[in-house]
Parts: sequence; C-alpha cells; structure tokens
Amino acid sequence: MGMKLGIGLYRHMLKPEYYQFARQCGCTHLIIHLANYYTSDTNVVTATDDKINYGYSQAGDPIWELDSLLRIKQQAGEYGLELYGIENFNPADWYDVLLDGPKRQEQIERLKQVITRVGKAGIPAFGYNFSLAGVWGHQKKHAARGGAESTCFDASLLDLNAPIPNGQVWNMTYAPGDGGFMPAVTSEELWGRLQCFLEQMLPVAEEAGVELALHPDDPPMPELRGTPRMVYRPELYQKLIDLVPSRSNKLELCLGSLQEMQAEKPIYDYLDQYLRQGKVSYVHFRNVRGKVPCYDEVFVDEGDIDMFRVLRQLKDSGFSGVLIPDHTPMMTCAASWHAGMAFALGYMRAAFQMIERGML
Ligand SMILES: [Mn+2]
Repeated sequence: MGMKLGIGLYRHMLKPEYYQFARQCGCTHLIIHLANYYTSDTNVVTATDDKINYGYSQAGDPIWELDSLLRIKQQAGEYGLELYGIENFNPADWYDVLLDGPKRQEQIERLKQVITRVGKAGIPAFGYNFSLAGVWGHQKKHAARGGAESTCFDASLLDLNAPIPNGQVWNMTYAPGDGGFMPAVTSEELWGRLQCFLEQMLPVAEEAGVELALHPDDPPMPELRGTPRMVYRPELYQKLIDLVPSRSNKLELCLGSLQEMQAEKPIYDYLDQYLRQGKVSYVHFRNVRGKVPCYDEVFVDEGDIDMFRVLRQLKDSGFSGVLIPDHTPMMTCAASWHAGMAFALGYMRAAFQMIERGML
C-alpha cells in the first residue's frame, strides 16, 4: 500500500461535478471541510472567498450527524473516491475549548460525539487547528509564476497586534461582539488548553480508530493579533507529539506552513524525525517561497522545497497516507481553482508513477 492521491473539497463542492473532477485528476481519496463560513445567516461563502474574515459559524449543524457523514461517504464512493478525512471542527462547536470558557466541558463532550461518529463512518483522519487567531493576515498577490494570483504574507503590511473582538475566534465569528476583546493568554496557558483537549479526546479517538491530526499555525508567526501561536517552529510539532503520547496523536503535515517557519535545520531533517516516529497522518503537499515574516505561496514545482526529495522521504519511510495539494495559486482562465488543482495533481500523479516504476 503506497501513498494515496487526494484532494480537499469544501462543503459546497460535495457534489457530482467535483467528485468527477477529482477522479479525472487521478484522485482516489478525499479530505473534506464541513466547517463552513457564513457572511450572514443565509449567505454561505467558502475559504477561497475574501469574506472569510467575517464568517459566522453555526452550532448544532446536522452535517455532523452520522447519517450525513455516511451519505457523503456513499456519494463520494459512487464516484470512486474514498473519504479519508475531515478537516477542522466548526468554531461554534469548540470556541470555549480554545478560549477555556464556561462551555468547555459541554463542547468537549460534543467533540467526542463527533469523533465517535467519524470513526463509525470509517473515516480514519480528523484534522484540526488549535489556534486563537486562526488563518489571518494574508494578502493576495500575483506572486506565482506568470503572475498567477496566490496567497502571500508580509508582516510589515499588518498591525500584528490588532486585537480579536469578543465573539470571534479562529478568524470566525461565533457570537455577536460586545465591544470588548479576547483576554490575554500566555503560551503556557494555551498549551495547557491543548493538553486538556487531547487528554480527553485521544482515548475517544483511539477507541473510534480516528487519528487527530494537528495543522501547524498558518501563518507561523510566534504571535498574532496579541495572542500566542502554538506550532510556529518545527520543534514545536515534536512538543505536540510528546505532550500526550497516543497512537491517535498525529500531524496534519502542511509542507507549506512547515517551510514558512523560521528553523535551525532544513525541512527534510524535521520530516525524517516525524516520519521515524510514524506521526504523519496526512500531507498538505504545497510549496512556498520565503519564510515568515514574508513569504509567497507558489506553484508546487517552483518553491523552496524539493518536492521530489520529500516524496522520496515519504516513500522510504513506508508512508501510506494521503497527500492533497492544500491550496494552489489561481491560474488565469475561466476555472482558476480547477486549473490550479489540476496542475498540482498532475504533477503529483506523475511523481507517483515515477515512484511506482522505481524512478524516484
Ligand atoms: Mn495546510
């Protein structure tokens, strides 16, 4: 069983034309996002939309019921795709877990139910991003080859201390504001919250046969919006691994975020370290140029990471999980998302064939 090719689909994409597109690109597996972004009670927008910053997150969403998960799995299966993972909890379901608020325990019980259902549906991986500020501060620039629009980060353009209003977490809104701001928290306190979460969730995840896979901070700045970040250097991924030992405590290995980090050693050294321990659940296979405080996301074949070297490392370690492109630059045409994905997946598919033939 070798590595598997997958794609990440947002909720509004869970329909036949996207399943067909994924299969046509050679994908066999899916990672899906169910935590949608709302601009109002009625307007759903996606993470590719600029309005993400003010999205509303709704609690009690029936998409998390076992029936819904099984229906998605079955529909994807009809198009030859296996549902490998779900990415991200809905902020409305766990804001007090992140904030250590009064509903923490109630929300953890809800998350346990979600993970149990994910296991019952036979979905092996669940990605999460334990973050207060979330994904924030990016700019869109034409920084990829040929002037393709891509996601970039330049800290000098931002007010890094812009406070987070009450009612917001993870760059999403879960409740109306009250004019106040998120209370200060230390890095140690934040790690304590993650430990509390993992100590309760991991036994449930083990029982359910689900891996909880942590995405590192994006962007990997030490602090953002006056809040500490957690995994913003490669060593801190090891801190997560050691925090609560469990076969379900895994990494959602984002090569882009990892390469963007300030680090002592090249990315390959850290990757070896994680792979030796069998800690990689699945991979965000994307490339980037530069590091924090200033970097540009670029096409998979033009960034600072030698992607073939990474693939060799994954192969040599016996890794048999899924690789997805994560995000790509938008290509100049009528279907810029599709074109960007098809380019990345074609590159990955070619590399997979080289591996099968012993050429890589
Ligand atoms: Mn990622």
